[in-house]
Amino acid sequence: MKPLNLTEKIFTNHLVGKTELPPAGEVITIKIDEAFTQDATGTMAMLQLEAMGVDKVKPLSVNFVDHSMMQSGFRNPDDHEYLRTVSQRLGITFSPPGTGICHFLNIENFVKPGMTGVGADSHTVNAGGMGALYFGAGGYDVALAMATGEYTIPMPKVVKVELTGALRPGVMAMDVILKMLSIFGVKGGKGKIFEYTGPGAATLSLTERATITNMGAEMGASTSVFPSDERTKEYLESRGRGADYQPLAADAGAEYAEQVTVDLSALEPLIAIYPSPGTVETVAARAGTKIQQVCIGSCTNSSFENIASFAEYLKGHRVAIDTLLYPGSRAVAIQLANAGYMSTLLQSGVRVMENGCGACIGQGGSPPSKGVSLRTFNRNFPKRSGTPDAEVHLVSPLVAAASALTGVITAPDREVTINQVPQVDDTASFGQPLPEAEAQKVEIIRGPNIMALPDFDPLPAKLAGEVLLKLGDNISTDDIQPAGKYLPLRSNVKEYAMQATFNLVDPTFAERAVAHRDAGGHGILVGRENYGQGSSREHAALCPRWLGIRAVIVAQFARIHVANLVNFGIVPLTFKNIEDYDKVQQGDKVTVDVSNLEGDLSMEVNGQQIPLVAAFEPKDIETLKLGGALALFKTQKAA
Ligand code: MIC
Ligand code: SF4
Repeated sequence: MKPLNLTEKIFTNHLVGKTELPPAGEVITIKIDEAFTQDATGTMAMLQLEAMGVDKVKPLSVNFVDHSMMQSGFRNPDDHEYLRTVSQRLGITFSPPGTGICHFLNIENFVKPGMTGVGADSHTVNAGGMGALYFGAGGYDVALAMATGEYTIPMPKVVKVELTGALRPGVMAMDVILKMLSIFGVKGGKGKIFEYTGPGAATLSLTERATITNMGAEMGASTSVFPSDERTKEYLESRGRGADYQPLAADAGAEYAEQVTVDLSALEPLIAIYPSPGTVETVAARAGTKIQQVCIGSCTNSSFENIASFAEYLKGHRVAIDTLLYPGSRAVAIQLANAGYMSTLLQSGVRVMENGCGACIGQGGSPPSKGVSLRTFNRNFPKRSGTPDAEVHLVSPLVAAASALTGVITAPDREVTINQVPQVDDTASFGQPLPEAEAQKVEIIRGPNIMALPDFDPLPAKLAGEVLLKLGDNISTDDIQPAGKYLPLRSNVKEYAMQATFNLVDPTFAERAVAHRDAGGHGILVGRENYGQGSSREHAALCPRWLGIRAVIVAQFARIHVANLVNFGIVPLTFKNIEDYDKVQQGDKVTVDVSNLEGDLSMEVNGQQIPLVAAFEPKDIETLKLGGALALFKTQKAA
């Protein structure tokens, strides 16, 4: 039999409707072992799940609350109550606020080697550290996976990342993924799965591996995966989950589409410079730059080892600047306390915040105007921190510690040895699914923040309207649909669209779009490379659709976003010749004949015909024609 790489093995074990894997690019459907949401994507996903008429979810399903926890008013607590009760009703495990960050809790408690999963968050790929294939997706696709236990994805290419050597003191897993970003950039991972292997992989702990797979999202990768080996076993046993272990690795002689080698011994501390995780330099090159803030935590770097190393480095000293800590989970926070590190952190002047996403998604912790913030997080897109002219750079926990003590960017100059104490079990925090009979009786609580899903029209034969925005490269979903202070509006499409869609790019956008929509126009957006990078938030498609956007025409899309556009009936198209981008201006009147989505596509603008290419799959045509995925689901169910 042909030797298989690890990705092929896990996919083959989960294939639906086929016995062999298709070539890269063709869509495959896989059985999903786990599906999850977090609160900021979860309410919409749950409304869609309810609209599908689902009574009980199929795979292991979890709703985590970790993003929107400020509760300054009724909106977030309403969302949490809805998520708690809808979880009870539909057989979903519920992780209440304060338990921790979804991806971190997921590896602590739910993911097992060899599993497949889909989560309504782009960093779902974090689970790859456990030898599992997990994908980020929009809320609708996650709801569908909960309903059917299946997920469809274009078959990615598999890239072998051979790790050699071992990290030197002061160099951390964050530096490995920053090195990968320096090689591949923010779109070099598109359509790929990074499979890490080699002797260097064996030197990395499970949580170090998760730091690396986590930020595969920043390269636009479909996902990343490590083998399951003695280090995996060690982690699972330390969490009392030894029975969940199974060894998993690629066969000798397995084939890969590409290969790259990273020598861990040659790495030095790195930094991703604002405004992109892909602009990587050495910390040494930036040493001495004044900073105003340090933040540690996020789903990327909030393990016990990360925070304990940070605390050890600070021990006996005081931080020179505002320093905020967001532990990954309550279990980690308790473990830090048991090891004596909570008092070290507090005595050093660190502000210990809630276990959750916090400053990473602009829920508090904004830097001052023109401030520079050093964060152990995964994203530093413009304005995401909540301060429009602040800069965020991304670094490892040890660089964060060294810099917090000096107030300038500083490379760590001494080794730390951490005090190891047993891991903590916090499974008591979860709301477990109820027995079926009890679940049926649960009343779903919908406070005034929970709005009904909007209905959308089918696709007309011809789109005729205006280019409402012309954008450049790398437009992130944070640019399209900002989070931060707008997060409490996630369950209210109209308000979220009117207040936030593209408001950081052009504050007149929402009003212009609504006026255009109400005058019968079909809104068109134009952009360039890597449109929709970053977060999986389907609101970046849902809100524009509510504002009357019917087509987005760019050079290239990020994977999750293109699926979200289709799910909400926005036609994703790419320029056949990228030079044509210059022929279209904001305000131009455009017509696109969409009566035959299978055929050749083009747009007419300024008396010229510009050829376009479908960025959707043939399987998406029915969805687009009906105006969105929910409409298709309902039609198929009725048939
Ligand atoms: C992010 O890091 O951007 C988020 C917030 O976790 C998003 C999800 C969301 O917008 O709710 C993500 O990564 O998908
Ligand atoms: Fe939360 Fe930040 Fe991770 Fe997104 S990237 S899940 S906001 S910690």
